[in-house]
Amino acid sequence: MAAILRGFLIRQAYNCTKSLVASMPACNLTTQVTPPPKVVKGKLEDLQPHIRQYILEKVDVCQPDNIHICDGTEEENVSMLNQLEKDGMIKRLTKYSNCWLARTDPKDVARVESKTVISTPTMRETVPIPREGVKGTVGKWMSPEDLEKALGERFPGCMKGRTMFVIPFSMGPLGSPLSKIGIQLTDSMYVVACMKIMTRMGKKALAALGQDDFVRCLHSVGQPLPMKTPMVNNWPCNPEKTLVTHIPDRREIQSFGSGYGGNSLLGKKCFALRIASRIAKDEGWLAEHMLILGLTNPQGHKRYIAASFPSACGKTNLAMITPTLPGWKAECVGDDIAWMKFDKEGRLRAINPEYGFFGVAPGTSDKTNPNAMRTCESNTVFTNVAERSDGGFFWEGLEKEIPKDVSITSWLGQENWTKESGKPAAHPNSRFCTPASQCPNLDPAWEDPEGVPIDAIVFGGRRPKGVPLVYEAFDWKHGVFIAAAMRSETTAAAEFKGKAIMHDPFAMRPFFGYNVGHYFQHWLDFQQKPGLQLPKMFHVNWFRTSEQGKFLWPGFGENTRVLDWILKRCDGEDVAQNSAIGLVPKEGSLNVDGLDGPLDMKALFNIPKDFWMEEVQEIRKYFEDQINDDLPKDISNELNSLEDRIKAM
Ligand code: OXD
Ligand code: MN
Repeated sequence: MAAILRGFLIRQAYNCTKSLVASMPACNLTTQVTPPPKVVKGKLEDLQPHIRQYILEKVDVCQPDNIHICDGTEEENVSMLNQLEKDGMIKRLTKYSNCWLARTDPKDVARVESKTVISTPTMRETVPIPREGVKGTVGKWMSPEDLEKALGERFPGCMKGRTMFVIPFSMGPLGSPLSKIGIQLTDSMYVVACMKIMTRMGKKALAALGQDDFVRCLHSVGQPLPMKTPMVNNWPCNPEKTLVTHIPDRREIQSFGSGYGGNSLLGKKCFALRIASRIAKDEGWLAEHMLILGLTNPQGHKRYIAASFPSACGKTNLAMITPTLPGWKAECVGDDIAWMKFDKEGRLRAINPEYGFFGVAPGTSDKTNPNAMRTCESNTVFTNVAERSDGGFFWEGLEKEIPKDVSITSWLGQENWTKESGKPAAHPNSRFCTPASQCPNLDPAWEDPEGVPIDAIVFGGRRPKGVPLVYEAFDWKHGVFIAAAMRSETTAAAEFKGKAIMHDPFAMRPFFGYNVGHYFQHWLDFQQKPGLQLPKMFHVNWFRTSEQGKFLWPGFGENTRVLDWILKRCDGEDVAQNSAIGLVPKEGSLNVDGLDGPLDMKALFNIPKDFWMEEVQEIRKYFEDQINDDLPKDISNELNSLEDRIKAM
């Protein structure tokens, strides 16, 4: 009764009518209830009715003390950063302009795939039924009943004593026909500060929405005030109860208990990949875990590629590559997510739905990614990196850039940190959250509402053995098979420990918004559609090692050499030859002029029969165990053909 009464009071307070109000039993207005929250910024009455209704529904459940409707202005941002500093949640990195460091509770440091679920009426809509006795690993389903119970155990009263921030945001350039709008409700000011960097947010997103529908995103750190347990690092979270849920039928996300990254910046993995991949299936486009890169050759011919790699394979480095080949220019459109749609002329067009980069810090340096370094030297929120005594940041990979008299405090707060401690200075999944507009090699068309035209789609993984530097798919169907069979070494971006080669189809394993088998079919279906100029598809592996464990390929800027070959193929040049696994460069066709040191081309391009026989068995087992009855026939046919070709080697 108290809850119904509270709902009534809230709607009365904001003068909003709802059928619930009409159907209310007569009740005693003197009953003790929490007063409705105070709107401390913005006006609920100014919002579109469907947004207001969503907010009030969630206010009813979460019971915040205040509501703050974000306008997205710089003043608002500055006041929030100042407040976060006062609260001890972030600290200024004085060496740079407007840079901040947050240290999380060490229990809240990465995406939690084991606690990330998708809820649909039937399990099969979300995940294939694995082979009997096998545990499914491609997504996690929750029944609507279990979901309701789980949400009911978490959200009621979860924002007591806190402010609910309302963040209207656009994924994609404002007003682009390819963009979508979301509204995130959150009780974390840190999340607001990061969403301001990662999305186009505030009043302009509301204006772009008009009366259209939006993706509903609810987030709580899961710690109503006063907190019952002491806070660690001034970072409220509730790791025991963390749950990241998606309800694709309702275009809705509800995330509880974690303040970090993909668990809390709901525009990113939750919306732009999981929910968007489902919208894309329904509407006939593609939402992918891909970077977008513009490449201009010395003749001035510009083309764009999209490339898909699992987390921690150097996607951000490739997206911001500094070419070593003379005369080449590379320009970044996006480093993590691509939304792609065929236009009226049949060209595949891509936008980057994000507005910033949420990049893994360790390993980023002037040598590996100077553009990222320049990007994050101002207006950036760092999380879980180490700190220098001169107010700078530090992480593994920056050892050479540290003056002698400067000491380091680790992400765990250990002062005078040294390597000898045996622990990393920065958490392996520590991040920079930085505005894309600051990237020195940002592509001039990165906000083109029509998107940029894609000529090649590149897949890749971290494969120390057996997989050549580059090969091309025979056709679209073969390309879809290559992507479906992708494998890579595990990453620090999620909760996994140790190194193992994991299957990661399309680099989307943690991000599929629906049944992976149906997702493969969605990709295959484009082949049947008339009038499409299907891009060529490739697979690359920068990470092959020698018997001694040394990388065979220099990587980084030198990867332009591989991209040069890929684009020659897009131009129809006769520089490829058949192999059992795809088309590989003809001898001498990969430009290695001027490369330092000896290059073992044989070892780089070797296709060992034993390795590939095993690989085929491994892929077959994975498909049968995990995708089972939902594996499209075209994919199993491709696997059989690959096996036949390898046997004939
Ligand atoms: C990321 C990831 O954070 O892929 O981009 O994990
Ligand atoms: Mn990613």
